[in-house]
Amino acid sequence: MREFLIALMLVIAFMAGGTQAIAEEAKVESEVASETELVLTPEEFESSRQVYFDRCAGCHGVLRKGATGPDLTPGKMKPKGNKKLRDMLWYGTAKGMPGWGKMGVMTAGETDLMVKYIQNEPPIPPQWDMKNVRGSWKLLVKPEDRPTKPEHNRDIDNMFAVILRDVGKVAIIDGDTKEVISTVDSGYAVHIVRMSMSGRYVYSIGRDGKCTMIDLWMKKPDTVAEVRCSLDARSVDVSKFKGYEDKYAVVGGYWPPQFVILDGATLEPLKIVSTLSYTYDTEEFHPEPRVASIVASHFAPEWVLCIKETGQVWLVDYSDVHNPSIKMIEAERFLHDGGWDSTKRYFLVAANARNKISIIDAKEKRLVANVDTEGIKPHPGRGANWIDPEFGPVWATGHIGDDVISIIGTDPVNHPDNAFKMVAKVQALSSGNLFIKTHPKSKWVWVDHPLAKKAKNRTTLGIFDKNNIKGGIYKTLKVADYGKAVHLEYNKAGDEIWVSIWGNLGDADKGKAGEIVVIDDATLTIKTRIKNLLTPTGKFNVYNTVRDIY
Ligand code: DHE
Repeated sequence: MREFLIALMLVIAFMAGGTQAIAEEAKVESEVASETELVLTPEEFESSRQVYFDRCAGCHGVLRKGATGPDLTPGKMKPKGNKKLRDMLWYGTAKGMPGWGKMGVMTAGETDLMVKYIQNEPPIPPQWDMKNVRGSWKLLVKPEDRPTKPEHNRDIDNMFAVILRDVGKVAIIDGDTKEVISTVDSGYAVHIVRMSMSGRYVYSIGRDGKCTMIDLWMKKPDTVAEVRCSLDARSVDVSKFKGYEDKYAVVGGYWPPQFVILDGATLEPLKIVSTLSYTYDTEEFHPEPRVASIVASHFAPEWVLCIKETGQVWLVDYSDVHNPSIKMIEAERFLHDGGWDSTKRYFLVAANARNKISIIDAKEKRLVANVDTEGIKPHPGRGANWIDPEFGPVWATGHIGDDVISIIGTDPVNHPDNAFKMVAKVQALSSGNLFIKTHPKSKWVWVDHPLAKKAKNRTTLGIFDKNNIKGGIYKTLKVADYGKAVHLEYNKAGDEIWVSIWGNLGDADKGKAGEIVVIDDATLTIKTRIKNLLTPTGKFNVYNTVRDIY
């Protein structure tokens, strides 16, 4: 019957002269899967759930209601048909979705299962309340049993904590000698670290919500405490306001949508707060408003928490930790990553569904502007700050879905005409950019492209001259012949920039699971390689992270 109807549509289309359009419709219609075709065995469902969690949930949400990526609920997926869904998963999209198959991350079999999985109803993950959080807390070395002074003569300020993503570990590297001093276990697919104000402790956050704390005073830095704050998470930060140094840490959860305040010395959980709320503009209830970036204010005992799906920025006052007051600022959707301007008063965060940067004034505690970047999916990391000869102090972001760098003025006092506006947009090498970086002592702005469509661009960095940004790319530097070159970080002196080569674990025997390439910032040449690291991604210099230098 179905075939007959399709044939009939084609005949009518031919007679009406609209053959192509209706043939296309019929073709898609013929590929819409029947309910029986979508049935997965319990094993297939479980393995697809894990692939979805690892690869897709970050952008589309565990409930699949969409955020950085679109809504993937069955009502939206089924009409697309199997072929279109398979093509999107395999080849990616122009708007920034990676081609998981083409990049060799998903196999053909996994892709076929995922095509079915996203047409099934998403499973609802469990809650994780204070009883669970507290039950997971392990104080491995009590504060009184830790060293009373550093047990080594290394410069802690120039140490780097390097994420070894796919093995769930953090490597501590001496920035002076380039020696890997210690490699410690952390959470699953560990994501970022931040440091305590004193620079002594490193706090890591895993995708499983596990936060660990590493003591850099130990001869061989090791974990002194750990706690699982949620089941899925991406962010962690510490209290930075005067008088609260090293006192608290906070972990932002993706699922359940919540944040947990921890004791800074022990990780003892002190307070849990749900972020369930309403979207800032349409005021609709959202079941999964995830905590994206967190920064610590320098103007008040507050954290700036970006609540992704509701588009709100929450200023959480930690001076009375069990009774925190929260100021909710309407910003834009969907908030993701961001950083301070050079004065650390203005926080600039990507609202990637609307191609905007929301700017929050941490002193006056208000939204200053939502600036259109005129690019698809801004993704700044923490962004890059420098003084432009024409525009004065500026901050910049690249884009996942576009090959442009957008530059925003940040000085309302001496350059009011440029402040909180896009002052320039320059051509980048490629789309698929994730991170941009500079240092006050450097002449350059560096841009990576780990999600570029062309493989050669994934390992090529774009270098821009701060004094002639409008001149476009000054130079490109290819840093590896495998993997993806991702995330840039300066050393303490600001004369070396480090980039990770994120390879495949399966290629460890060929020395291609990853390494860090250290580049001389003055000559723009490769100085050394820290080899045989297992899938390094983010890397964080103690001095620069504590002081928010980028
Ligand atoms: Fe990240 C920062 C979320 C994928 C490496 N990433 C952030 C932040 C958020 C976020 C909310 C800001 C944290 C903060 O400042 O407090 N990241 C997500 C995702 O949801 C996403 C898109 C998909 C996912 O499934 O997780 C995602 N991120 C990645 C990667 O694939 C990267 C390249 C490697 C990895 O970990 O899987 C990656 N994200 C990073 C890094 C930072 C980061 C290195 C910190 C940048 C900095 O300089 O501070």
